Amino acid sequence: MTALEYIKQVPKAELHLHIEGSFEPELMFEIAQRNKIEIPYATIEDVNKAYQFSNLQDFLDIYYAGANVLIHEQDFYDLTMAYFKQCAKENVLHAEIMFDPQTHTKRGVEFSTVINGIQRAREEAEKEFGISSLLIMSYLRHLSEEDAFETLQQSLPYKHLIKAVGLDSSEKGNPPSKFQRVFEASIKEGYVPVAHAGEEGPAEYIYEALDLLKIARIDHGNNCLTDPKLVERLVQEKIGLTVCPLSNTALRNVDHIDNHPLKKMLDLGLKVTVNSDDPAYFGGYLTQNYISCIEALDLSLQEVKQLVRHSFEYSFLSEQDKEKFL
Ligand code: ES4
Ligand code: ZN
Repeated sequence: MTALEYIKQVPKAELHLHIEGSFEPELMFEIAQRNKIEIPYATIEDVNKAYQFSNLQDFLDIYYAGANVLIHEQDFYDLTMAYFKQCAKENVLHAEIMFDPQTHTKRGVEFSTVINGIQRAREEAEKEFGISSLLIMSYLRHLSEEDAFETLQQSLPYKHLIKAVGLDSSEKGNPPSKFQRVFEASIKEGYVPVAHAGEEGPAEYIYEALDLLKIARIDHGNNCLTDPKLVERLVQEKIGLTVCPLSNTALRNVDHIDNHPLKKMLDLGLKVTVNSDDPAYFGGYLTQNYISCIEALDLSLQEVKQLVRHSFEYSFLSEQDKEKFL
């Protein structure tokens, strides 16, 4: 079997997916219309033109604008269900889904509206497609620590539905240290900590995420490659890295997919996984991320099998649930 044949059918897991980043233009148009909200695009062509990014901030501005049309519980359900339908097509059997409550509560949408819509889709996906999922509540790092604490408070009635907390949005100038106390409090509440680190920011931010936020997994982490000592530590401590190849090229953190460091990271012994990040914006869901890497980096079947194995091994499933997939 070739690596390409293998990846298209094998059961796999996705560990780094922003649900707001799976918002396809067609659904955005539909929800904008029924909620009577203006969006800055008249046609799909306008959308494609707008989705040419030169860095993370460029993308984030458009991503938050898109999320503006999400108002009702049904909107969050539709958004999440669309992602699960794609998972079912690709045989993605486990997904760890990030959501950004502040993107919505800042606009006056209740925390309960967001999570109830997502939760209803999770239950249906489990029942209809046999897809398991976990939720990661992400704090927006361009906002204040106080804001993150408020979000933590709002989440507590739904603690049983949320596995982990994350840290996303504009990395540069918003180091993990800014959120040390809210992560400490989140861990006390039982949440598993993760954080975006070393996507655009320096290796130093990865050290901070490890030492100050006590993270159990790193989102992206590519920039660890500038620091051999850090690479050695991540290998030794078996820290999972959720790498997002098409995100890295779309946001110009990697100039061309042919130069993506995924294979190099694997060769160094890093516990890398492949993920889509914001697939509606970056040109491909999970399988396409694998396919692009297989083609550009000439990954072997063995290497792809290892990446898939990592996707379950470094998930937050219980050891017992992991066994079902490995
Ligand atoms: C994100 Cl690619 C990326 N980086 C940081 N924060 C994000 N939120 C959504 N996508
Ligand atoms: Zn991300």
